Amino acid sequence: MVQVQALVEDRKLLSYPCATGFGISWCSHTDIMKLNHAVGKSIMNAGQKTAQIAARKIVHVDMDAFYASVECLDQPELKDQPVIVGGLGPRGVVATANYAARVFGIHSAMPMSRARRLCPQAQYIRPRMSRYQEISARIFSVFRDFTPTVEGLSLDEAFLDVTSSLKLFGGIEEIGLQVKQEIFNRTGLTASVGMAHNKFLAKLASDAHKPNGLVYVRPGEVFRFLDPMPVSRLWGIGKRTAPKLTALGILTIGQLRRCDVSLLRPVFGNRADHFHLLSRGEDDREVQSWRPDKSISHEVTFDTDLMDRGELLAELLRQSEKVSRRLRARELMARTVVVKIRDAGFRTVTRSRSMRAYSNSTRTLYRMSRALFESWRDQHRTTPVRLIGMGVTGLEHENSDGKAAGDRLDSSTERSLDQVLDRINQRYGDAKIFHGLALRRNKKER
Ligand code: DCP
Ligand code: MG
Repeated sequence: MVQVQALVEDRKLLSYPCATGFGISWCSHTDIMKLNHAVGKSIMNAGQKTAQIAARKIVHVDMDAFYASVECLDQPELKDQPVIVGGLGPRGVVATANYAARVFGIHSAMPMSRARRLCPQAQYIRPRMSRYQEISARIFSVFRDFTPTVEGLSLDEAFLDVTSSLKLFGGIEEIGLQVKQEIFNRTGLTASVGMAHNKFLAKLASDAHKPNGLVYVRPGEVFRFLDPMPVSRLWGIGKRTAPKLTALGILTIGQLRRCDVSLLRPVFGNRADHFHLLSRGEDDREVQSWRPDKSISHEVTFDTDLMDRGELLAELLRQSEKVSRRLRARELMARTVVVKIRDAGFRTVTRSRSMRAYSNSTRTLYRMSRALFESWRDQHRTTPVRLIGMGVTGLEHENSDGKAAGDRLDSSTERSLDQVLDRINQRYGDAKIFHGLALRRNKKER
């Protein structure tokens, strides 16, 4: 191990990143980071593990007003105007708004009708997911230039464990700044970056000076950073718990930290210690670069409720296409299909079924979701549907120990057809080709 370490150190010095870029002629810096990471992990005992947790350096990156910023990038004339991205139908909701629109009180998940009342002069834009995915891929490629340990949380947000890369780049603050600059160089967009010794603090740090923020919470500054914040900033304290804490006179994280943990038990039960640790800024969760997606789903709320079976099935097929395409893009397969239906009276049902093997084929997933839908419809023939959605869970990587690969439901013909369609859709953007039935609903939307 020592030899490897020495070798790594030796190569690191010879290949230190310079002002002209990160090019390393005879051993890529990614190789070095991977080696450093492996060396660090393999030689640890229990005591060292505690020390290692304390020595971690985590960067959290979150793009500013992501969808809206991409729209402003592509249409520069929008730059200083309020821009709102989201569903444009009568039941649409705001996905995001740029900061010029946020001053009018617009925020994510707000009904679009309300946004239009608050800010009628804004530019309203429908989301273009494939464009956001393309930019997201560029952002994530920046992350991987700094560390192999990247945990993506969404298209615009990730944790990076940069502990093994500190010497290579000169320290955590240098890494945070360089990540930010490199994202701007490769996309033209601004990110907010938070740095700390754990995930919880890094995430709060990236949010502290949004937009375009760069905040490092040093180990000695944790209480000064956290104490004035309202308790609602702690993960897991929501609308129900906050009033109970208010009743105890606990409004800020500092007050929670100073309070005896036994006082917290009636509010949090057996999670009291967890929240007390968070109030002290303690969090030992690892950045999990390998974390697989737990589920993938898609749903649509119709502008007017639908009863027609053919139209509902066409929508289910369109969703099965989208979900299965996302599975294939990530080399995942699914075992369980879920269908969600909300009727005009706002009653929501979900039906799910596990398959006898794994699949990521459009046809198979559609067949399963159709069967689930039909079993609901048999008892609800005259019920108008407000929302329909389908999704998959029980995901496995295609190559995970041969588990999913050897247990595959899809025929080779189905797989070839999917591959051809994926290639066409990749080339010509979002969903240019659908199976015949889905066209029926697609046409109606236009
Ligand atoms: N998003 C969405 N629906 C939501 C929340 C977010 O569709 N309810 C989408 C649109 C956002 C993107 O996800 O652009 C990223 O979400 P963020 O919470 O990071 O929000 P923004 O990046 O838009 O803004 P911020 O600057 O606050 O991060
Ligand atoms: Mg964001």
